[in-house]
Amino acid sequence: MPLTLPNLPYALNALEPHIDAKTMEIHSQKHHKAYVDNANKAIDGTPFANWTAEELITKLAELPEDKRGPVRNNAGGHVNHSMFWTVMAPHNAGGGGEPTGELGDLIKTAFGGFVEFKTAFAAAGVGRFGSGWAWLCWNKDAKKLEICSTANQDNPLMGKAIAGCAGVPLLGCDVWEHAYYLNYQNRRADYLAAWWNVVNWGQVAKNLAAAKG
Ligand code: MN3
Repeated sequence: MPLTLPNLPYALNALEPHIDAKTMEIHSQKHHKAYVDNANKAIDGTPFANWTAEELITKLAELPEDKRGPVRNNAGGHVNHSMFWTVMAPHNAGGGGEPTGELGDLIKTAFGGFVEFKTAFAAAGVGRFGSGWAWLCWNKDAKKLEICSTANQDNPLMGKAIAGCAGVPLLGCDVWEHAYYLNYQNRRADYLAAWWNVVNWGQVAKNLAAAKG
């Protein structure tokens, strides 16, 4: 089955004023759609046409060499954006605030506190040169939370050799200019500061539970 563009779980203007409707429209309906279309183009008629997007990006090494680049970029873009929409929510649907329960405790253990976590995560996003993502991941071996960043549409699921970091992503923030330029222009740090107002910690906690299995 071809990969499909998911519907946003809220209206295009639901994340305003932190993320404007026009940015959400172009980002979800044009940018994300292009990743889906181009990933489908790359896998159409191949033996891996039925793989899920997650399988495609975790098993890049099993693909023929000429498919690896297009799948890395486009299935990567599809996985990253599919998560991005779900880890955000308007305030009346759980956006913003602070993580509680086990997730809150693990953040305290790994980073010293929520404020320290936000500082480190924003530094990963601001420090990513060019385009890419900042991530909060679950390290299965060390059994702890970690922050990292990847270039372009790489995802920690691709593994350290490809993405530069590994782990199960629980929360991802898109720091490509297309994610913020209309509203924030060159002010990536301001976008990252505002982004906490829309983070859906309930979904991140669900992602943690799934990652821990
Ligand atoms: Mn994007």
